[in-house]
Amino acid sequence: MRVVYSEDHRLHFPQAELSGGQFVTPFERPSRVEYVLNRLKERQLTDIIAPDAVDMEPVRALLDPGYLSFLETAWDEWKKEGMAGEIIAANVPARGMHLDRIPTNIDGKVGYYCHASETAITRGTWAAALSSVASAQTAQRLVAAGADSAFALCRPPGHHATADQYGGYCFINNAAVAAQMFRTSGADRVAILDIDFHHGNGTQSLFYDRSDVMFASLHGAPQEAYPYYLGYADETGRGAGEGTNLNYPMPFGTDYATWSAALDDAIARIRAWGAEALVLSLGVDAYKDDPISFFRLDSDDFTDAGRRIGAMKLPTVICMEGGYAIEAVGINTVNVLEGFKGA
Ligand code: Q9C
Ligand code: ZN
Repeated sequence: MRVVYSEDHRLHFPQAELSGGQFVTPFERPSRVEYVLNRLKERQLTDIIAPDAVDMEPVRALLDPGYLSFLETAWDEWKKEGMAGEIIAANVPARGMHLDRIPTNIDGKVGYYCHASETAITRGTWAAALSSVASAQTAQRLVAAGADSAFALCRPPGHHATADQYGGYCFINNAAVAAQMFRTSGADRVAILDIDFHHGNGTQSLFYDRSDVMFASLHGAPQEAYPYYLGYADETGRGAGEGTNLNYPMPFGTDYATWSAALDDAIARIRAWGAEALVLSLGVDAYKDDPISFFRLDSDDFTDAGRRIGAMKLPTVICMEGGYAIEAVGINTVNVLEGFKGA
């Protein structure tokens, strides 16, 4: 399986994440990619290429123009305003306030365009986010041109980013852009399967009204887990999209038996629906030792999950999402790829 990856991910390296009332070194850090690359090499998976230049057309087709220009200029505006540190949201439009009047002040704009304040923007965030979506795009083009599958080692991740909000370490929804490109390249029905521990709220919201893209997510129940305000089982889609959104929220301590039963159900639903292409949002934070998650998957379980997903035999773009148990991120990610290939 070809791997697409850009060195430019390093341009996004915030110094701080707001966590538990403190600023800590972000869980989502550049070394995550190094662990995956090292493990790929250990397993002789060395077909690694850099992405082509980003194509903004499918990105613009999906995302809000004001949001994109915000991301592009936020750092300069923040510095111009004399802010000393990284961009962290301190204010958000909340219940009872205007949700659709965009402030001109950068501090106000930051809150308008984000849904979680743990995620900092730095000087290189925009360039890194573009390189990440470029990897997803190059992987999609390889698959559209006939490869069975390709792995986009995206960083920063994407599945929490909506049409006009960043958060949860995500800025541009890489998987959603890849799915949209599958539509343009001829697939009538595209499924996105999201096995990251966290609910893919961004992906869900981007396709909630659409009948041509199915979204299925296995995740920590929103009552107990970020993103907290979306991801319930009764969110099934709206209008034309009714029936094409599938959420599998699961409680604290969920083991592989329960998790894989949900995976099998999602796979069966995607098959029955008639998906012609698949985008896998691959987070490995369902791992038992992940520092910010609460499922109990073991490393071997990721191989088995990869096998089950590979058995769908769909043209597949795999996009890296989360996973924070640093050393295990490489092993678990590559286990999914090896299971997938072996299926
Ligand atoms: N104290 C992804 O896995 N909450 N994003 C962190 C740490 C945000 C996860 C809490 C988690 C975001 C792509
Ligand atoms: Zn996650």
